[in-house]
Amino acid sequence: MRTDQARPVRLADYQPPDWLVDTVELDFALDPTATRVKATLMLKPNPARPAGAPITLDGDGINLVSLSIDGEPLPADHFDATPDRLTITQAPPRPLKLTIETRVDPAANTQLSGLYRSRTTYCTQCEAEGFRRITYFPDRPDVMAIYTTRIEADRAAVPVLLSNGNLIDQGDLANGRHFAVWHDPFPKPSYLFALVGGTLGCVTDTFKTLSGRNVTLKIYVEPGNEDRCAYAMDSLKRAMRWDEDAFGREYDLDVFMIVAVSDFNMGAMENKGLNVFNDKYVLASSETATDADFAHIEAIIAHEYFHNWTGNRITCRDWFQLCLKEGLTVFRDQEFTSDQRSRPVKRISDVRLLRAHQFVEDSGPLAHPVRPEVYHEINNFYTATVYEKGAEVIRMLKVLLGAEAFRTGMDLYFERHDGEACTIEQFIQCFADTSKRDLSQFMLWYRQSGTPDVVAKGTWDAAAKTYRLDLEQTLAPTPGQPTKEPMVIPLALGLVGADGRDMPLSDLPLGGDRQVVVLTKPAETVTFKHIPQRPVLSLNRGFSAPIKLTANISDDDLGFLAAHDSDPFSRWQSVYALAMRILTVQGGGKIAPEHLYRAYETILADTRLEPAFVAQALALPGEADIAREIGHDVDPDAIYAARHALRAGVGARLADALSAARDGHAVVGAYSPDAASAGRRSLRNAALDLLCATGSPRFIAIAAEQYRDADNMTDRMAALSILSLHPTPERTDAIADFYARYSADHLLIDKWFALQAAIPETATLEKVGTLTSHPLYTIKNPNRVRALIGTFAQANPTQFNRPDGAGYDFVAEAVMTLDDINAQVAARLVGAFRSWRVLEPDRRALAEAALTRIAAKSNLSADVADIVRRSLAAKTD
Ligand code: B3K
Ligand code: ZN
Repeated sequence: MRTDQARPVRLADYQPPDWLVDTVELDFALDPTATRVKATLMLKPNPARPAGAPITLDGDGINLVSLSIDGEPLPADHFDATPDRLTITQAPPRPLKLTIETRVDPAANTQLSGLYRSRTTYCTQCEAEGFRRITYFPDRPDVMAIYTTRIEADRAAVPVLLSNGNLIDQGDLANGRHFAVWHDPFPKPSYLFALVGGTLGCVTDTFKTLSGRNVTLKIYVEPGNEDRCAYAMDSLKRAMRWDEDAFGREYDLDVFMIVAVSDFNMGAMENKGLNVFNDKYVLASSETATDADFAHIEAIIAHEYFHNWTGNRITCRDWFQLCLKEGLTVFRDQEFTSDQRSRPVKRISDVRLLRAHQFVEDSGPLAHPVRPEVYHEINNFYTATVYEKGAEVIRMLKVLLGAEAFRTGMDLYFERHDGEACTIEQFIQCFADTSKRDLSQFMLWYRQSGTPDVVAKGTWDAAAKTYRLDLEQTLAPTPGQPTKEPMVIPLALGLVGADGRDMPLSDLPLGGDRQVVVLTKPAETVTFKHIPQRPVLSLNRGFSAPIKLTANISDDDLGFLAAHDSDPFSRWQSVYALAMRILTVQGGGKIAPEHLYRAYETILADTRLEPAFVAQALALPGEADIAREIGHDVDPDAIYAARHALRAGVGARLADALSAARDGHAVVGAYSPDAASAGRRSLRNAALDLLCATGSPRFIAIAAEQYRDADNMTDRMAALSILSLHPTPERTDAIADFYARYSADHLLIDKWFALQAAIPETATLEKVGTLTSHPLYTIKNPNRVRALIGTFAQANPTQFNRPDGAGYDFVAEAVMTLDDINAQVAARLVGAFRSWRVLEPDRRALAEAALTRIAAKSNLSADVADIVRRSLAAKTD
């Protein structure tokens, strides 16, 4: 394995740093292959630690040029420098100035961590451990320092020079060179450092904060893309305002900058004052971006901006606390989107995502707690569990405390911990202090992995006019956790009467208007009095807890809730549950879809419902979610067949209602990405998709026409996706046409690659193989790899899981090739195998063999080795 660092890392072993850093001065002389970096660190012994400790600094492939203390070159016998560590054994136990000069080759950096080049732009990515690829440093988030960064470069080649904080100096130098100096007054950990240099276009705007300070906003893009930044800029301003309104948080520097680059390992990065973005989450126009792209841009711009307080001003003590910033910031961006768009629709799409990714992760070999206790490679813990389940935990806290007390706790957190690197315990303590509640059992949500199962049984007693609700919770063993303790599970609920109204409930524990039962024991019974008629139980409303619920509720009652529940989430959930009942009957006797059809009829006829909600209701559970629900001996072909048959059934049975929904929601006028217009388009396209699922040439022709005539990318792309599912000449023509129109646009070409990789047909594997030799394919660009290989592995279950194992072999080969180029992206790709254990025996053996082959590769990266090892580990490990 390619690492000589002490692994695994354990939370229990945490020790504060022996040395602290007050200030860091960085001096970069940019050069494509030989960038010189001079780092001057003002170090001091940590008074909280025993005196006399050596200075040990992290490195990763460092090429050391020189080293001095207080200006004196350090004798060779006073230190030990390897590419991965610098140890100064005889450091004087007093404040000192350490100067380190290193040489970096950005052009050769294909890992895209540390200082690298995206096309001709120099940029950095330091989270989690990229700073140590630039210079030796105590590269851990609890070492916070004040940074001043000087950058110099050739003026013609690199006119724009950016770093964190405020610009304090700039000017020309001899030989056509120039420089800029940036100073960031806020102490920060090294992972938030950023540098950008290049030829970049810029869009500028301003924002006046609540207290009246003017902030300059800048978005930097490759020249020519300036006209695609308007939506990102507008989203940024709305996010800044929202954080003031919702959390009382103001921006703190004179300038806030975003740079869009086309080579990036993930979505975006919240570096202080200088966010760096994958350009797919910045650039948008009606001709090039879909409604979903616009929504992602809005959410990710907001997410990174919100990190300024939850992540940057208050950061993590160590990487085990990652959810302290990520779970909380996802919660904040979800709330932002809910306020900007539709709260129920946002909740539904978040729960879909949670079930399709986080629940799947939590039920397989990669399951881990929201706060892990051990890791081999921290980059593998930027997971759905840390992010999405982490956000669910915050949401539960808000349900338990109530909105007001939640806000008071947040206020205390900001006040008490500003400028610090914190733990989850410190965060939760703020809420315990302000609400005077004992939250120790609640902490189990951070420690125990796995999705709790809750079984609910309701019984109405006609004579006594009571409704008895028996609740039981269990949590299955997960890797490293054979036994579990009962969790705190807040279940929002209603008892719905025949008129569709909630019956009044008394004796609920949280008081106020919160209709919530809080489960804390393995089994509990709640009895509601004065229930004059048989109610229908609506439980876990709004998905108040991230659990798997099994309730004794009939198809009739689900149909009733789908039509009448006052909680829109529950209406959607009831439809989803009806569909799931039909789709999880693998092989055996079929359940007639009549209840589902009727639920759809009611929803399509209900004019009070938002179109985006109706579109969500029409979307059946995804294949990964169905597989997880089945849970053993999964046959992806059978799941696909059942789902396809149901889609065709819905399309045929509801043809008139679906056509009417399409006609009734035409969007007139110029394209606008607003939520209401996007919702209408999503309903129209969901309807067309189901109509085409029947295979009817009439509807296929409508899709082809929509593809041709669309005046926006949402409708064009939706039509193309629909056509891609039907092997017709229209499909061939549209795919060729799309390429001809958009081959010069890298973001659209990603869509073109992805679309073909997702086709659920046996010819796809060969096609994907051929596409890896396409002139526009490159293994060096993460977006392109994710579009082609990632889509095949993660969004095409029947073809990845081909019965002959060829899909596994192809992805395993791709992982091994990519491993030497970009280990982080390769490790993500291996995640496609995370559910291999629930497959039927033949596929299971083939998937295991493919994983075993990856494990045997020589010089395997720590990133891929970690995922493969955990995937293959015995269930009980
Ligand atoms: N904090 C970054 C993710 C960094 C991933 C490092 N492997 C983006 C975000 O969550 O906002
Ligand atoms: Zn984040």
